[in-house]
Amino acid sequence: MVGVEVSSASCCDMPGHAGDNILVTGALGQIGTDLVSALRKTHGTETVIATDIYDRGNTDGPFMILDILEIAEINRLIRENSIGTIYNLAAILSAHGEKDPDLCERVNLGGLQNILDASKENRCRVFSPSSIAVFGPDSRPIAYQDSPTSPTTVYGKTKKKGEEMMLKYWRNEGVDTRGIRYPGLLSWKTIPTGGTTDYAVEVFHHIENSGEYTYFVEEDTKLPMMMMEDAIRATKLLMEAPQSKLSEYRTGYNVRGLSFTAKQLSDQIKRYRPQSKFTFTPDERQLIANSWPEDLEDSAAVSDWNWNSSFDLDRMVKTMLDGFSQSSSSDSSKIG
Ligand code: VAH
Repeated sequence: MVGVEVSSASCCDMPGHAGDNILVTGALGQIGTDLVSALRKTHGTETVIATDIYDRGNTDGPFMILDILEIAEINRLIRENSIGTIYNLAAILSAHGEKDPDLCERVNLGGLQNILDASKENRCRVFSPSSIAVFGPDSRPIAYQDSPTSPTTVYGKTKKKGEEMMLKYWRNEGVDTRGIRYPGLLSWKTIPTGGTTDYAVEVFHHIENSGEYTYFVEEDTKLPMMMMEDAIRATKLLMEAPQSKLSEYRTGYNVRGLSFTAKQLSDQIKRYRPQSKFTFTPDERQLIANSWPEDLEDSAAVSDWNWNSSFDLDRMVKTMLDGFSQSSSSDSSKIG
């Protein structure tokens, strides 16, 4: 994990914020799992309150049930735990959002509205992820920071609206709001669900267990992705940047990790697992993938807060294969 040390003065320079503790919503999800452990390493375990809508039972620090649709609960948790910074990760992702648009809008917009209102009330800072899903077919093949945002999915529309809501609370209410347009995120610690980029994680799990995988997209599907370690580092760099460094892109920075086709990914995996077998059977998620950019430009994040990615395709594949084989051997040792 790449740590980023900053002076406390440059971190929370919003006057009179409620407290020094951190609240993470959606903490049991793909990003939350890694972000909570990274924040606890930097700030101390007891400083980071992990929350989610259900309890998985195995957390190594403070955990509470929280439904972000309940604003009274959010306010109570902020006040009782001296929260000064909120990472709002609770969201319904793209594929799930197309199947249940009402839930997607309620959680991604209604939930964010509650978080923003509670943050205004209690003077908290807010990080809430955006996504490359804010882009549509008119921003292909490469989406620049100020390319048009014409999302075709419900999820993408909630992320675009979310960026606008966050910017409004910064400009009109002085709430320190920040966000990153995450690409598809790759981690071996949590299998994502409900996303269109899930294939780039599922493939490692299946190759480790059965040696074969059927993609739900075509082999020439190319999408922007990022290793979770880089996504967490980008999040910390953004949240620890002085306000003076942030531009109008503060609630929706493009950040580039790496970009590859499903076939390039498969060929790279075969270099380490030569017996792997891959097939391609597109489903409805192909339409979503076809609407997203193949790659990104991220000069704003580079110039505003020194973003730089650290994984190429080979290093990503090696890291994911090692991670999955470690986790499956530790599982089998647990079973044994
Ligand atoms: C999804 N993993 O597939 C998310 C992400 C860019 C994709 O937003 O919905």
